[in-house]
Amino acid sequence: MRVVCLAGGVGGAKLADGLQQILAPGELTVIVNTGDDLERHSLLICPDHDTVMYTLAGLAGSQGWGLAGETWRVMGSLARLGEGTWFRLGDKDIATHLYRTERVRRGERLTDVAAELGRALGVPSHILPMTDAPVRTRVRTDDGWLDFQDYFVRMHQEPDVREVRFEGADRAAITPEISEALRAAEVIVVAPSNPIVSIGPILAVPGMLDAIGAARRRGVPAVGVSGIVGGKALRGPADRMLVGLGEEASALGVARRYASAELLDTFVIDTLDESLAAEVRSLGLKVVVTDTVMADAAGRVRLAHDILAAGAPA
Ligand code: FO1
Repeated sequence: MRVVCLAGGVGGAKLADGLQQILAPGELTVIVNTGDDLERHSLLICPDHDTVMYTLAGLAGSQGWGLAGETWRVMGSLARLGEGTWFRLGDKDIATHLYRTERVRRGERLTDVAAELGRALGVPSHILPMTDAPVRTRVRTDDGWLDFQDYFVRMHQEPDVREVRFEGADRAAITPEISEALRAAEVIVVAPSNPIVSIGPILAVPGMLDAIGAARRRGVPAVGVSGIVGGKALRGPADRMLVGLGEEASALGVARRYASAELLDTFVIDTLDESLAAEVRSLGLKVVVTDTVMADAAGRVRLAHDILAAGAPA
């Protein structure tokens, strides 16, 4: 079964891992957010791409991002030179950024470099950046506009977010690889990633919603999962961001966003949120209630099974 999954970082990577476990090699394509990308120490870093890649390669560190067994000698030496090291790059991880930066500066497409990296690390799935064009998420706080990682890592997601924009999205386009993956898809999955700053940038790439809509009109089911459980984000600031933007911090708030984008047929909510099912249904979505918290490897596979079952014809 050919599955296309839209994903951000850690939560998206966990679900992609569950899907990869139950699909045949090559059947899973993950479209990853690149709005979190940044340049640090002259290197092009693609955090969500790398989080998904390391996870699907079985190499991810215990914190969810970066590599297992990492060392931090380069950061230590940079700190000694007085460089800011708030965005921590592990020694092994730096090799990925050197490889990518060199090739992108030579004019290779991000999509091609991502494919080379995935092959080199033995990833059995396809990981596609949402676009080859630079798109950068920026957030407006009471102190003005911030680059995404400034807000997320340097300021520990503490400021309230009043507005979000995806700079460069209007000049971006989906890639031929994304068009082809969505043309061949049998199920589309939207991972329980942050709906505003992980899934939001993916949907903002011109052509993405049209290509998903075309697949849905052919009868391809689109199943999304709430990353908000019991009013709290499983990880990261999605709950506070929804409130800051005047929306509801709940699975219903997430469902409203996706319903207004006409993205989904089915929305998966946690058993803790069962009482919201009727209201989600009233948005025109089918609802599946299940355990969505992927606490361990078995939880990832279980949720992946539930999602594919939700997408299967009745
Ligand atoms: N997250 C942190 O909280 N602190 C870091 O220093 C950090 C460094 C980092 C380096 C490479 C990488 O691929 C990811 C990294 N992340 C770090 C994670 C990343 O900032 C976020 O998890 C995502 O951008 C949000 O999805």
